[in-house]
Amino acid sequence: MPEVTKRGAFVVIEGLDRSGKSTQCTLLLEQLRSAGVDVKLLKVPDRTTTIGKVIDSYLRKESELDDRAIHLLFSANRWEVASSIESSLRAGTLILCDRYAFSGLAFSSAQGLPYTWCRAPDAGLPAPDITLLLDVSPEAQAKRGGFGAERYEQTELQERVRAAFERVGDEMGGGGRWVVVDADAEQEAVARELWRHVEPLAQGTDEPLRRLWD
Ligand code: NYM
Ligand code: MG
Repeated sequence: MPEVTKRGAFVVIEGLDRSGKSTQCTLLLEQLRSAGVDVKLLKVPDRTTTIGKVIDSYLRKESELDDRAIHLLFSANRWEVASSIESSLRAGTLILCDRYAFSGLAFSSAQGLPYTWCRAPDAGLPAPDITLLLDVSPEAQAKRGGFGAERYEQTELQERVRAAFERVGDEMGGGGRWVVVDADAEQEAVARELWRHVEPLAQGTDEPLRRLWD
């Protein structure tokens, strides 16, 4: 009899800047670990790779790049980890990823690049089993001590990114793969809501691994 083993689940946390993503990823990581789950936390952009260093310098406004060129670099930065995501999932590890292709789509289309053009370079990447969008209102975002000095960290652009995320969510459809979480709520309430969605996937899944944008 063939042995039936589940693969690890692929969980993505998305959201605007100052939405509490990184904090919530850390909390979720701790909660998964204390439940005995084999989990790996990734973050995109990964600023440590050669491509990531170019992205970092662009975000810190130390260099200029064409909008399309930076979009393709963000995508390439995901392709750099695609095969390791896939092998970890097959080995039964849960992958928790702080941002993914949806950020690329939302931020670049909010800059005015055509939506379908923005989708193309990420086609074929491993698709998350669930994406949790931390939806923060402009009011709550403003209350959180303001933005840093990086590119894109300004209210007007963030509002356009928020609308772009809404479009992404509409196109992802229901089925529980795209979940909007109210990130204006208390940190603990947000954490509980995330756990409610992630717990059923913690022990792995029998679902075949899908690809973007299937
Ligand atoms: N960002 C992130 C993009 O514009 N495109 C992408 O594909 C990704 C993954 O970079 N403002 C933007 C969103 C953020 C910034 O992310 C860096 P972070 O999580 O603040 O380090
Ligand atoms: Mg940021």
